[in-house]
Amino acid sequence: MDSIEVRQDGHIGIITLDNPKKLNALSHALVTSLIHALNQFAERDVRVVILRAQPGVKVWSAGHDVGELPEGRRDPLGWDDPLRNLVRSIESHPTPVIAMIEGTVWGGAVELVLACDIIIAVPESTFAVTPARLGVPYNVSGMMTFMSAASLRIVKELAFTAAPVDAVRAERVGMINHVVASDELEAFTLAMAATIADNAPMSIRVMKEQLRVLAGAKPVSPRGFEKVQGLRRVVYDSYDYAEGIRAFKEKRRPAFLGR
Ligand code: KGA
Repeated sequence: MDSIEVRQDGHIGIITLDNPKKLNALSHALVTSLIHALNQFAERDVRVVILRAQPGVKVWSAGHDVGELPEGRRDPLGWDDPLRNLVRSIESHPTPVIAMIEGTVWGGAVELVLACDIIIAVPESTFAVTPARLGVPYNVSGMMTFMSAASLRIVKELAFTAAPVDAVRAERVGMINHVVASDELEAFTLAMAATIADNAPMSIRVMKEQLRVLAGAKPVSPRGFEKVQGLRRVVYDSYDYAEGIRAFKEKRRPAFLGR
């Protein structure tokens, strides 16, 4: 399949990101393949999914494919954006999804990982939340994914600095489940997947759905939501947003003006 490898080992489904040339950036094509693979697993006797990259990669995923982001005057993370569709697919997938992480994780790929149910990473892996490096106004449900994964204070630090946090700290602050040495990563992850696969799939499915509903039960008034959307619009209509995207494509540091 395009940019990914898919295989099934008993009740365990394994999806491997496999587009090293583009550093596993979450392009429309890669996301479409991922969602297709998840849908196929949902129709088979798969009870747990592992989402991983090829062994030893330096970059687990470079995040949203910046070449596919609009250059301005359009919501870069609207309802139908590939990343949004992928996050919803993982959240509503009937089985647990375990993210197995080696390498660095960037921007929207951090959200993708945090949307997974369990995260296991090697100590050298890092996570950087980068919208502020690009000038992107992140979207409301995306911010919810971060808020469900870490305390408000940690989310603010990650979002405002856009600096990578390593797996050891990420585990300490509760963002990820386990830090495991790279030579044990695969065996550790497969063992946890096997434990999950031995348990009752219907029970797990309904608990996952309950936790999704409960974690998302944050009332926002129509006025509050429209206010945030209006503020986001000012950002993606701004000079700085266009500059951030342009600078990325021109491989230079952006010069933000604050307008
Ligand atoms: N989208 C599209 N192309 C990308 C990309 C991305 N996110 N990241 C890297 N590339 C391309 C890059 O332009 C280059 O293309 C190739 O992948 C290898 O990258 O071969 P080309 O045509 O020149 P590079 O930079 O040469 O590799 P490196 O020196 O090993 O550095 C790796 C990293 C990951 C450190 C570097 O590529 C990088 O900083 N990438 C951007 C990471 C990032 O900020 N991602 C966030 C994307 O935004 C996002 O998810 C959102 C929506 N957000 O944050 O709000």
